[in-house]
Amino acid sequence: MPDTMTAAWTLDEVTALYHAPLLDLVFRAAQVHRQNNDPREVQLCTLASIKTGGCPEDCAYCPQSSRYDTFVDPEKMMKVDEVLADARAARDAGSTRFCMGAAWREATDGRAFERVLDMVRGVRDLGMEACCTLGMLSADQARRLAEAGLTAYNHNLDTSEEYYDNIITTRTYQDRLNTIQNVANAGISVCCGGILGMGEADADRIKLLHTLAHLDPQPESVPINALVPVDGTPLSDLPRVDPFDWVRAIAVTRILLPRAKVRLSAGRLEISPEAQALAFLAGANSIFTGEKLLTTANPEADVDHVLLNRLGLYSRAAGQAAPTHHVHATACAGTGKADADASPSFA
Ligand code: SAM
Ligand code: DTB
Ligand code: SF4
Repeated sequence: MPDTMTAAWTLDEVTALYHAPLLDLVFRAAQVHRQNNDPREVQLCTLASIKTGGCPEDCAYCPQSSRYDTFVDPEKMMKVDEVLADARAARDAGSTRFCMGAAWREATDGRAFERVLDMVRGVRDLGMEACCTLGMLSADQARRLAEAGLTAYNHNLDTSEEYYDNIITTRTYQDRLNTIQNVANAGISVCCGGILGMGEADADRIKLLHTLAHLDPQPESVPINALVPVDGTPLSDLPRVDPFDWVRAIAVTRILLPRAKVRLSAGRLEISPEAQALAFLAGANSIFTGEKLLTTANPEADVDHVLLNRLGLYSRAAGQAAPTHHVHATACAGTGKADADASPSFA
């Protein structure tokens, strides 16, 4: 088994990991999590849909594609002041990251992009991390976002390269990798993950996670979305992902990307508190809070606060220093970690 920080995982190794008995896998993921992160801390993030609907792309899961007749009506782009009011409210409700999403194929230069830059500057001035997800991004646009202070850029691979053409035909896997490279080259943190439950096989989930683990640099955060099947989209009739399969993918993600924020994203509203508890044990350490994701429903913030409290988890306020923890620099057998001193474990 490779050292989780330094050596490459082969596809066979990831496959074996993925198919391990579930509780063995969760146990091991919990060990890796505790060696690399404070297992009680969960980052709260809030999404804003700064440009909703009317997207020309054909992503089969997406209610915002103009190709499908869904509940989403296209809206004009939000104004900077409106977005910053939402960001302030999110900060006051405990979020430290504000993620602005636009239903665009790609960011285009001009007034809309200038407005995004103002939003990024404004969110940073509130003391929050700023994230954007605007579709494809050129190297120059990434540079300008970095100059504005952008913390992270979300651009998902969504699934394996092999399964990708079943889901999206209007841009390629390589297009996505190019955007991710532009983001990383600009010095912006990469937020990159995928969706479970689009009809893909286990092998596709394994390949997606293998690919994410081999991005260089590894993503700083990995959103794990469970498909929200939306009427009118081609995937509307698919069943919800099995919660234990969801936990399995989260555990593998934690083991392959020991320091990443593993973010519970779309689909959480339908997942029981007990399954979410298992996901936190397996290394999930971030959630989107607030009653809406981009267009679909999400657990209310107070419901999430109750859940975190009941589990003994906490979130850190924007700008707040990390609490002091009792740190054990002890090696943990079976996690594949070689240098325990370099990565403290929390108790
Ligand atoms: N248009 C930009 C793009 O595609 O990169 C940004 C917004 S897009 C809505 C962000 C991500 O939301 C997608 O990559 C996908 O992973 C996720 N997503 C969209 N609809 C979803 C759904 N119905 N269920 C789960 N995840 C979804
Ligand atoms: C991500 O991977 N999931 C979030 C965020 N990144 C932008 C978006 C989920 C969207 C779910 C469908 C919707 O609400 O429109
Ligand atoms: Fe457009 Fe993004 Fe939805 Fe695809 S996922 S249709 S690019 S908004």
